[in-house]
Amino acid sequence: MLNLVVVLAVVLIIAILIALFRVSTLVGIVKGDTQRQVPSGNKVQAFLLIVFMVVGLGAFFYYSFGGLNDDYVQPLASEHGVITDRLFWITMAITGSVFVVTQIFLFGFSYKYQHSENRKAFYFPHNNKLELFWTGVPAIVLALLILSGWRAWVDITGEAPEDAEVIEVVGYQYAWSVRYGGSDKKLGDYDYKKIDATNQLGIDFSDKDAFDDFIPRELHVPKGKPVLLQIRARDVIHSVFIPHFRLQMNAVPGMPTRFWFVPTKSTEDMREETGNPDFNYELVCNKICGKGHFAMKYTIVVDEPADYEAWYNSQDPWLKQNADYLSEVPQNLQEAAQIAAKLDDRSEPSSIDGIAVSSTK
Ligand SMILES: [Cu+2]
Repeated sequence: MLNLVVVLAVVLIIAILIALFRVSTLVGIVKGDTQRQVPSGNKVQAFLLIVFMVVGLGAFFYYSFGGLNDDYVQPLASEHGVITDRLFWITMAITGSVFVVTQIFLFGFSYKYQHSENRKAFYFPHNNKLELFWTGVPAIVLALLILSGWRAWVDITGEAPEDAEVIEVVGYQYAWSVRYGGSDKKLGDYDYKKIDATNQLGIDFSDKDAFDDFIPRELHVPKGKPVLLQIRARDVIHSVFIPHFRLQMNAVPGMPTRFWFVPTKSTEDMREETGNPDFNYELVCNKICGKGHFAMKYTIVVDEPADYEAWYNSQDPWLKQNADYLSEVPQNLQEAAQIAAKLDDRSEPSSIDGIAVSSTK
């Protein structure tokens, strides 16, 4: 409602200004000074251009650096983030200062060369040196920026180290799911034809690597170790966005993508740094993927390596929780599946699971 009132007010003010302008023009015509095409407010308008520039640049800097942008720049918590942050600020410094200088020229010259009875316009149609200068300099600067950005990108998106923790991240309307390789640390195959209401990731149980895979409710990663995310989507394009890690990669149906990184601060470290005892890392979707897009949020926990191992080993294989799917395991692998999925381990009291799970909180 308030928005409507504001829009109406703006429209009315513009209408009034147009009417005033029209009236002043008509008055001018009636008075007979039509031979001069200089609007009466020449000086005022020149002055207003300067006001516009000062207010505009002031607002620009205040919005960008004056505390209104707190949520845009999150504390950094990954190794490669140092590189991307530096690149961002170098680009910002170069393009920002060019922006300011050109605005000063634009509005300053408009003011300086406002209409004057004592001045005739200088005819200046072309200058090769100038053309060369303002085409060449930006071309070189932009090429250097793009080159350094490209080098960083190649670095960041290159092959992950051998010892990286491999985690599968799957986006679908409207949630995320993550899968770990289990005790063999190998992710089993998947097939979209296997997707059903329970097997949401389409895990293919004809592959023995899939037997011990587990799907937890939070994404856990170890601090200080390389982590490789293997990313895919089930329906439309989503985007894995983890602002604290300076990480973003599209999740595309039918085209697996990946991103590897090294987290540098545990969730506990970050709670101390931010002074927020409820702080949690978040994975959010950064592609408008449908009406439930806003709900695609997933909690990430960065553990100390030992805590991570403990959490990892306490997770139950998906197949253990959904033993019906043993029927999809080929006959000759049934026994291996029972062992890998810890399904033969009937003696284990269920309370241990409860303790193990809660101790990782
Ligand atoms: Cu999405």
